[in-house]
Amino acid sequence: MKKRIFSGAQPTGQLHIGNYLGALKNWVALQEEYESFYCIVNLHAITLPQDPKVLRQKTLDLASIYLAAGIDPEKSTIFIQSDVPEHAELTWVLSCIARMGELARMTQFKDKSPRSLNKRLIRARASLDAEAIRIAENEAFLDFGNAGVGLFTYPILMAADILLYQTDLVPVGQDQKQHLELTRDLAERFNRDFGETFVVPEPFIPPVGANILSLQDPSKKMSKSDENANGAIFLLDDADTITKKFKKAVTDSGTEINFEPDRPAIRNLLTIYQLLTGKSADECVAHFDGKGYGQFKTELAETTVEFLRPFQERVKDYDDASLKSILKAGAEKARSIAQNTLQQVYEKTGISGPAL
Ligand code: ATP
Ligand code: LTN
Repeated sequence: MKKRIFSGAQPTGQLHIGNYLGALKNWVALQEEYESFYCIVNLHAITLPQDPKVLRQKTLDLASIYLAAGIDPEKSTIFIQSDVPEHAELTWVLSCIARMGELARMTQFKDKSPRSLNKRLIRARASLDAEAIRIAENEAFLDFGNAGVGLFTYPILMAADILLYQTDLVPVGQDQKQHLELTRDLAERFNRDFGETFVVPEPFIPPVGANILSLQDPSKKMSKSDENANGAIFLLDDADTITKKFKKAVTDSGTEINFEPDRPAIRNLLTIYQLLTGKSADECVAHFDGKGYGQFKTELAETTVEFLRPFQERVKDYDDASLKSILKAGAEKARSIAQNTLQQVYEKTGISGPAL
């Protein structure tokens, strides 16, 4: 029997090349070897305020992005999280064995805590970018006491996503590693307390590309919700925008183009080049030997534009009706597996069983 994969992305903001290189690219490669489930995690999306109309549209858009990136619905199961209500049900059971302390240690939650949000707001206001200010204000509003409880418990929903499918492998970027550790802890705890029920999943974090950095601030990861849109190359950016963003990308002092860890900006740009061209690290360094930053950035922009072109053409191919039919079939397949796992959980915990 094939081993199983589960992964997902949130239908918020716009997907960027960090999401692609850190996650989606590997989903596509791994679907050949594994039985794969790729989910659009709309229940995760509402941990921060969303416009309902926009959320609905982005949910469908993300399905077309999965397909255009190369996920083949004949090989993989693509579905919307909320179409399988077992995700929310298992979340409740797991939340009864999760501990406050372990959730409080999650750095992603801490990242969204008041102090860093307020810092972000100050930076956004200084940038005078209206959209950035709107996002930062929205988020700053959620100070610790006022933060939605969902933002705190969100990793439990992620654990439920994964454990429902008896998943062996979870391909994600570096930022999700800690959530995977929590998932493993919850699975082991449940198995210990109630008997063998869940497969304990392994993370798959690629050796290169798991943490693509912001083009504007290489001390941070590239992010959909970055207040500075110049920090990220979005998968749907046009050629002009891509070229401008790379031109504006910050660099390190010096002139060499190499992978030295103390030169994070250049290393990041070169990593993007490496992954998009499929060249080895040595080939990349040799290729740019003696060339300047200007030429490097121009070539990187051209490479990115060419790489994204076929993807951007394919995205337009899918109409709503065919997307919905793929998602419906995906949900049915996913649900049959999820129901089975939840049934076992309910029996083991005494929620259902012979006397009931
Ligand atoms: P963002 O922080 O950009 O909003 P996210 O992690 O909230 O991103 P998702 O769309 O749910 O957004 O993430 C999908 C996948 O992309 C996850 O596996 C995540 O680890 C990965 N990922 C996100 N940002 C990066 C990055 N900068 N480099 C590599 N992988 C990334
Ligand atoms: N938490 C992830 C998205 C996510 C996920 C998952 C990833 C939700 N459920 C299950 C892998 C497996 C994020 O915010 N990027």
